[in-house]
This record gives sequence, structure tokens and C-alpha cells, in this order.
Amino acid sequence: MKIDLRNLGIDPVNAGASTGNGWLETHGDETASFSPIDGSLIAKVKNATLDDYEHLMAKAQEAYLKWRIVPAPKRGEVVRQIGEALRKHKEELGYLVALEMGKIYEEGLGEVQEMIDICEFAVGQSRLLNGATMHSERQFHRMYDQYHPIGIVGIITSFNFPVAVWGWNAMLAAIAGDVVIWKPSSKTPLCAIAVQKIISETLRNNQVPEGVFNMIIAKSSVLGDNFAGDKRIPLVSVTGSTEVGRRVSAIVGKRLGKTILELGGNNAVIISQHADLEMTLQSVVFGAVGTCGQRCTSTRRLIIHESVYENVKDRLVAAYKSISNRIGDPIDKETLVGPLVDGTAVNNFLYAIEEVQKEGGKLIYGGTRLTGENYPNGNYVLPAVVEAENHYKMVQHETFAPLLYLIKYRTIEEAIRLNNEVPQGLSSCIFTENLVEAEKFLSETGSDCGIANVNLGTSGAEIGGAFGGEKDTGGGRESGSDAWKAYMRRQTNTINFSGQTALAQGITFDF
Ligand code: UN1
Repeated sequence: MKIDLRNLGIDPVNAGASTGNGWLETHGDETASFSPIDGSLIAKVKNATLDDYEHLMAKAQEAYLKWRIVPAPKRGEVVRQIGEALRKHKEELGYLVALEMGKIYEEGLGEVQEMIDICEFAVGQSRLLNGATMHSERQFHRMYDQYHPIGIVGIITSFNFPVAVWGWNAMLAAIAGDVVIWKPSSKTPLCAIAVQKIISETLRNNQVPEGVFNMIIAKSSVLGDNFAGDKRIPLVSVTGSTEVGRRVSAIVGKRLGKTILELGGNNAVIISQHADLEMTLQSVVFGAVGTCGQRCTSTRRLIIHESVYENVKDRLVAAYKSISNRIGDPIDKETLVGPLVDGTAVNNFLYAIEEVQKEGGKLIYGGTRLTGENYPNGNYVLPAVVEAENHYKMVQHETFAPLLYLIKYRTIEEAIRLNNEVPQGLSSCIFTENLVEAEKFLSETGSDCGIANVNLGTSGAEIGGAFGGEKDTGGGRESGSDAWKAYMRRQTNTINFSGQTALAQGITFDF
């Protein structure tokens, strides 16, 4: 399969900033985007400069004044049409995601589907930006709370979900009446450009002001800390490593801005002696090697009951062997595991395997770089399985690659403790048919993660739930449930229609 990227509006050299329908003639140097599949050049981008950013910011500020007074359901209608436009371009955009990021085409399609889903969710939400009404303690007073737009939302996205993460943030921000400035990962700029091109017709048809949906590609040395520090941006949403999140959060926190942080995970699956092992194995393999282990929700640790440990281990290694000939070009329909995003990711994978062995870990499968004509540029690896202990330094660390640790447990309490004894707290699950174990895992003494599942894997969350996690994962929530509230400012209103002054708490203050 080959799709002509001109269908997505990708030219050999592309401007690096857009205010929605319009594109800036960016003035920076050129960056080339190479495919992790074979290292070939896909296209180039002319980076934005600080002047370009200021121009875009002015547009965003102007647009906000107009967009915030468009009725929310009308904003929802625009989002509905954006969803339609994405649906029309699903195959092409899914293909570009695979080409530029390296995930398999099927997962590229899944990612675009997540965007379509969040559009539909946001359309409904646009009629449900509800506050509560409260009973006042004072006679003939009324109290309620309401949600207003917050202003400009900065969205910093990561390479691994180069389009969907923008969708979760931008669609909720848009129905909330906010305007967005999207700074995509420098590893996947073309995906961002394609998304902007896809939505531009909808924006034009609906006379959406220029500056509601902004996108800017700039080097971090040009737009990095200063972006986080920009007081004109009340909310910054960051998806990335814990290290990046910590840095951005400190800068935004210093100016008392708001953040939504969606950072690293170190996700475990507890496999109980009461699990349906067939089903467990299928979920575990997808969770660990899917997206070549580059989801923040990827399964990194298996916490296995000692009585089924050897059985699970054998079946797992057999499963890994059986997919070893399905590693390769992610565009090929037969492929299950594509390349890692770049050479640095491969080196991090190899380093972690070396280090964990020094700590006492036992490599029982994979862990090597694949070479040969099917693996053109050195980004392909054989997913690894390592027997380890939870407290090892490498096990505590998130390696963004298909590296799975096996850990043994005896009691459910021990399993839960191991699940929680890592710095991160994103996703977790237990496979068990035993109700008591499942409930323990979900209770206040259970998993400390933002996501806790029973009998399904750590990755592949639906958009309808709030997505995010605790501890080093950053505490933010995106996507479904009531995550929309983060994109709005909340106001409590009390109205006195008594014709008299009445102080709360019964205080008298006569003069
Ligand atoms: C991420 O890896 O940053 O739950 C997000 C999942 C996807 C999102 C992953 N829906 O795996």
C-alpha cells in the first residue's frame, strides 16, 4: 500500500505554522522528517521563529474574543464536522501516522478512530457544560456554579500518539470556547500538518475565526521553556516523559498557570492463579509489544502468581517466538510490530537490557537489534522478556520500548503492593475470575493508578473515560468523563433577590 501524501496536503517542503485555515510563511530553518521504517525522507518543514509565534499568538488572542461568545452547541457543530472530515481521511492519516511514527497501519487507523470518537463525545458535551445549583443558607438567595472558557490552551504532544492526543485536548478545548496552540513533537511534524490541512475546509465553511486552531512547529531552543512560561497561556497540556513534564510543570507552576500532565507509565498486569490464561496471554502480548512498546500505557511488568508462573512464562515465550516473524514494515498488513521511532530509542532499549542483567535480571527472550534486508535502518528490535525483581533500578524506570519484566508473587496483597511500588501510576490491571481479588485490586487499598482494569490489558483505553494517572504520571486527566472541566474556569455565583443585605454565617454588621 502506498498513499500519495499530496492527498493530505503534504508538500516536499511545508510551512511550520498555521492559524487554522491560513498558513504562515515561516522564517526558520528546515527540518527533515525521516521515516523510522527505512530512514527515507518523507518531507521537510520550515520551522517557525519567535516572530512567527508572536504573530500566531496575536491571532489566537483575537480569535478567543470571538470564539468564546459562539454558543457552545454551535462550537460543537464545528467539532462534529471536524469528526466527519477525519472520518473521510481516516485511511490516509492512519497511513501517515504509520509512516512517520512507525506504528502498524492498523494501530494508525485506531489512533484516527480515537480522534473521531472524541469529536463525537465533544459534540454531546457541548450541550452539557453544566454546573450545579446549590441552596443558599440565606433567604431569597440563589447560588449556582458555571463554567466559562479559560482562554488559550497550549497543547504539547508526543511522537507516540502524534494525532489523537491533540484530538482529546483540542476538541474539548474547542467546545469549551478556548482556542489552542498545538506544538507537536519534532519527531512527527507532518502528522500535525496533515491534521491542520484536514480540518481547514471545515473551519473555512463555518467561518471559524483564524486563530482558534493554531499549530506551530519550532525547535525547542526557539519555543520551549518560553512557551511554558508564556502568561498568555492559562492552561498547558503536556503529554510526554516525566522529565519533560516536571520541567514544564515547574515553569507553569511558577506563574501559577494550570497544567494537564500526562506523563510516564510503568504499567503492570497481575496474573492470578484464578486467571483465564488464554485470554490473559492475548492481552498481555498486545499490551507489551503493540506500538513496539511505545504507549504510555504499554505493559511493562507482569506480576504473576507463583503457581502459574512457569506456565505463563513458557506460553509467553512461545507467543513471542510466534510473532518474531511478524516484525517489520508497519505498512505491511501482516506486520504486528513495527520499528522503534529512532536510534536513540533502540539504544535505550539495549541499554536497559544490559543494565537490568547487571542487577540480576535474566533475559529469557529477545533483546536484540534486528539486522538484514527486512530491517533497513537499524530501528527494529526483537521484543524482550526479562525475569526480574520489582525493586531493580531498571524495573522502576520507564523504558519506552518492548521490554517486559516478569515478577513472581505469593499473595494478592503482595501483588498489589508490587503493582504500586513504582514511581509512576498510570495504568494497571488484574486478570482473575475471583471476585474478591478483583474487588481488592479496585478498592482504596488496591491499585494506586489512574486506570485499573479487570480482565483487560493496560493499554487501549476508550476515550469515554478520563485518561491519566497519579504520582510521576502527573495527575492530569484528558478525554472523557468530566475531564472537560479542566479546560474551563469555574465561577460560583450568588444572587440576592431579598431586597435586603444578609451576611453569610448569620453575621450582623449594623452601622
Ligand atoms: C499514550 O500512549 O500517550 O490507552 C496514550 C491507550 C490509548 C492512549 C495512549 N488510548 O493505550
